[in-house]
Amino acid sequence: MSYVDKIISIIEKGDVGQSEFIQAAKEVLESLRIIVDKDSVYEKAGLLERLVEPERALIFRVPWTDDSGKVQVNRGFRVQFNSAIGPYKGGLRFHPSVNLSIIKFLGFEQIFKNSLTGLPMGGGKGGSDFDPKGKSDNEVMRFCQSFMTELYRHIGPDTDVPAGDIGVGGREIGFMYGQYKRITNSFTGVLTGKGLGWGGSLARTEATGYGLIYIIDEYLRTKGDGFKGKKIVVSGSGNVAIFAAQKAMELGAAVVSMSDSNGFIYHKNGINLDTIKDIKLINRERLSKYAEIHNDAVYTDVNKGRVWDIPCDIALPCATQNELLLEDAKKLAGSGCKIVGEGANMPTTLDATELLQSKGAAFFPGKAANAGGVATSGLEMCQNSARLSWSFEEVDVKLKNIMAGIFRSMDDAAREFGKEGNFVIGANIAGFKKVAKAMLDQGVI
Ligand code: NDP
Ligand code: 2IT
Repeated sequence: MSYVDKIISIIEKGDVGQSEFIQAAKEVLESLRIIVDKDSVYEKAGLLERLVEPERALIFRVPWTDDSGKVQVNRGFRVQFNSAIGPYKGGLRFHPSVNLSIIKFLGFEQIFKNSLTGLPMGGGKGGSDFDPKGKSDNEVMRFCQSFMTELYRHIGPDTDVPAGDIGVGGREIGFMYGQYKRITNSFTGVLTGKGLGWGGSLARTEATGYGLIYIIDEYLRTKGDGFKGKKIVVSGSGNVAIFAAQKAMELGAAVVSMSDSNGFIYHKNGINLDTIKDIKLINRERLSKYAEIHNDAVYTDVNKGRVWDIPCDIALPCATQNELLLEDAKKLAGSGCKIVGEGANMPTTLDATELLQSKGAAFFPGKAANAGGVATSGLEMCQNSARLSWSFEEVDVKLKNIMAGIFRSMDDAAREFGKEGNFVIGANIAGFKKVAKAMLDQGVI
């Protein structure tokens, strides 16, 4: 049995029921065959066994009181997956679907993503099955305070630096930061995505979406092409989706569709992003509201159709895992979609990815394509350590350079192993190499 197959059987036996984690780990391990099956150093060092086992996984009770005075209990998680190249770094997700499998898959992906950025950050992820939807600001605050009352003892600016993800934005980071500061009596860069007046970095809010467009733009340039005139379909209407759409439009593309968990809108003449921001970021409403405001837009309920039914040149899945399935991929390829860029983490299933690649679409995996967010979190950490603030333009230029660097690393790695244009393999190998070298250098830990 090959080394990779041995590891796959270890996780399939040892992590029963953790389907998302097994899916993410297998995708990476399959890409690594060409490198680890060639050199026995990895197996001798037990490197893959160590890589798929988190350094630490914390699960804790989060009790809080709702507005009616009733006690509620949620489950909190922080998986500190790998600190070979820096302090654990990765977001917190608040969504009812959150469980250990989802947090482990996200933490595992984060190891390679953070490595690709070129910045010294290890991989971690956390969150809770708490659902912020329909909760008052006060309820969200009490939940965040309780969550941090346990989490604070496990994190620190040189240990583990959480940030946002689904359901965790500026409001939640603010409440958690306040509680951390109160408990520890210290003002440090322990979280990223902070408010601009209290240690946050300009451009962090925009960074994931902008970075997604920058890396695709870098690729388009190699083809003498650009975003101008391209028709784009985006899924999701949260932080990543909104700022990806914004940058794509700035570069001359037409974004015709966006979605949320209830359905999607199609606006032939181009989405009005101000309306989306009002609905989703300010009023926290459902996307169906959009079609009430713009009556030339069409809203389709999730039970009646898929956002991927709309023909496009570029598809940007920016909502959640496993939202672009084989049937969707067939439809996209059939209607002429030539580029798929993952703004979300693992939104495309493996069979869908392979179908798209086999039809000649350029496929940008999340660990490269959405790395702009965590990269800018890394830049926020730099500014916090130096106790200064860079201008929007300074951060944006650094972000662009980081995304261009990621594109080169994954493109070069794919070529080096005879897989030109396969950015999944390229990103996995490029991300792995640096972490593996650090783990080998540091001995059996
Ligand atoms: P937000 O909470 O801001 O937005 C999430 C969006 O996705 C919403 O439109 C939401 O719809 C939709 N969505 C969430 N869950 C589901 C679901 N189960 N089914 C259908 N739609 C869903 O999150 P972000 O924009 O921050 O995150 C989106 C993705 O990008 C995630 O995969 C995240 O891990 C990834 N990511 C985020 C980064 C960041 O910096 N924020 C960085 C890198 C990756 P609704 O409003 O109906 O819930
Ligand atoms: O998935 C991700 O990379 C994020 N949610 C951002 C993590 C971070 O630390 O900024």
